Amino acid sequence: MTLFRKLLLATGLAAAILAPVAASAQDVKPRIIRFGYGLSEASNQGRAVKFFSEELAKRSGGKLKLKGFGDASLGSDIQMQNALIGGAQEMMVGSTATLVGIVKDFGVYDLPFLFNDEKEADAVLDGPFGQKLIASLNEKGLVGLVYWENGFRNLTNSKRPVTKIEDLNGIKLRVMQNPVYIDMFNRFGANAVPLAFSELFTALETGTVDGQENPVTTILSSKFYEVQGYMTISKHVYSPWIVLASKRWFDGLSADERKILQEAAIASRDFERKDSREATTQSLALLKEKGMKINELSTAELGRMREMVKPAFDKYAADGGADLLKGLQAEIAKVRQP
Ligand code: TK8
Repeated sequence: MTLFRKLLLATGLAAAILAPVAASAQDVKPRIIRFGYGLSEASNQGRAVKFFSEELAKRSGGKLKLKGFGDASLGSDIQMQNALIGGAQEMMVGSTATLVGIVKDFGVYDLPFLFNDEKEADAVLDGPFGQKLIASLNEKGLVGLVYWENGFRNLTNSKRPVTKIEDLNGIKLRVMQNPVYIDMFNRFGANAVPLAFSELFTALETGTVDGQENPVTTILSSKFYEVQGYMTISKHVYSPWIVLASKRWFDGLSADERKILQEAAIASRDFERKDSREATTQSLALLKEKGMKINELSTAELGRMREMVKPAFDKYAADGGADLLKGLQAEIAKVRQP
């Protein structure tokens, strides 16, 4: 071996060894990333934003500074999506359900009782189906990085326990701004009122609406127990969150910066899902402590609900969603335990 070759090998080796710590040798510029979210800093969402920020700092030698803005202080989900598209804000996390005004196909996740458990959701969201939907955001000016878990949604209200579907009759129930939700809860006999999450607590407090539906983690962290006496464990929909970046902004990043962002996002996803799942059990106990009257729905009643919303699936399919729905159901079938 020539001396030259030996030297080359040695420097190559040195570079490989140094690579993980040599963030400064990468093409990474100091950047401030404004990251908006709807829940409080103390929520599972807030904790995951903090984790994401720390990961980015670690992986970029402190150059990529992610600043979290909680409590919808940069706007509601829909306002933030538009700010990302326009390039006025860099990043956010929010419900996939609020994306339907931009990519209608995201509504497919909102059909009730699709996923049986979190494992099915993870496999489908992180697999080809979920990733294809994420890719469809690009032509709309958004980049989807990863799905986080919002969780299985449950009903709360201030009027009465809901043990059978008829108990929902006449209840003014806030839903996300999404036609599948409006359709579903009207079929259940409630009066569905679409409203941004950022306006929800006040709407519940003032009695503009009687109830709402969200995962137990959110019901706790947003203090809905202060204005809602009853909770029904219905788990009617598994709700994903999605971490989004402005495409305008993302396109201006170097390849190294994008890679760091993607990898930190995946780390944040794994952290967030684990944390949210642990928090779910704790939240339930805390909500009981806070005095909420909590009941489950019987299998028979859940069966009635499934029957009742069958036409919602037909409607969704007839509105152009047939292939998408079939595709999703096929992906779920692949991972479903017999
Ligand atoms: C927070 C929302 C929330 C969602 C909702 O911005 O609107 O009910 O469940 O998590 O995205």
